[in-house]
Amino acid sequence: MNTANTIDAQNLVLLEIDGPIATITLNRPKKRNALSLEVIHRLEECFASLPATVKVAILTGAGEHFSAGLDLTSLTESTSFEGIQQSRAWYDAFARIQFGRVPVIGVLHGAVVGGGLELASSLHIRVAEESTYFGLPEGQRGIFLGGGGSVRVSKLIGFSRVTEMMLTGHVVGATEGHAIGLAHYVTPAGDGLAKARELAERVASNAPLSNFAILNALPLIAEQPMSHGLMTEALMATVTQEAPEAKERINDFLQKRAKKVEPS
Ligand code: 1HE
Repeated sequence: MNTANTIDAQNLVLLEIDGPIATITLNRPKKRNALSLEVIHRLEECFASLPATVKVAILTGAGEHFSAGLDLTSLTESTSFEGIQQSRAWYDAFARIQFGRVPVIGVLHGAVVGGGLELASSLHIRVAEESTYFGLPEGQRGIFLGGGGSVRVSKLIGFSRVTEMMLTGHVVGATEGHAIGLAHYVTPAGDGLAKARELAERVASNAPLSNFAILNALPLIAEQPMSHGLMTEALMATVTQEAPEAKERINDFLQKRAKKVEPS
């Protein structure tokens, strides 16, 4: 494995690169991977600096928990204006992840709460180990979502569920999270990374232009009125199918050289 570990002097975020797969680890286990502004900046830098050889990334957290959310110590003395700037820094970092060049697969375990769930909702695929629990304790802490969760988590599970979770402090376990769309896969404890690597290999074998369209056109189309969405889709479809790589792949199928679609 080719290991690079140069994101920051404190090693708040670790980066390992193995061929086309980058594994990025939140590395503040003593503070349950609480997200300080420093961690948010390092995370953004890490995604921004991925070499072109990387085709897919896996994001996980060191220790027992994926992330305890916002580092609450950062709120004790911040002004309203600093709070808005902080949210905007989170939006920039999470947009870099969600609308970046590489698909990102999250490996979740333990607490995925508050800002940790906001971060997880910006990932493209979520694998939850059985220990995972999702929560939005902002209501109990006297604050509000501020890392994009009102938009992203609501898009995943609907604003009614977000309302209920925030009002009551309802903590959602891995199985329920899977049923309502917070996780795509549930694995036994310790198997999340292996599942994510298996998925990463499949994702990395797609045509890069298709992955680009999935990450960038699909969410845009979902926001557009139907007439605009259909036009965006038609344009994106034309761009992808005109690429030489698409022609090669389709020809491979027609010549019986490509894999068929099989039930999993
Ligand atoms: C923290 C944080 C944090 C832990 N900020 N320091 N998030 C929350 O409201 C979740 C708060 N955390 C917890 O409920 C628990 O820590 C956990 C369930 C995640 C883990 O419990 P546990 O027993 O494993 O750990 P712990 O003993 O509670 O915490 C270990 C240390 O991490 C301890 O510090 P220490 O100096 O006493 O060792 C904790 O204070 C520290 N720690 N979580 C700061 N979040 C952009 S807006 C988003 C808004 C939100 O995210 S609100 C939700 C915030």
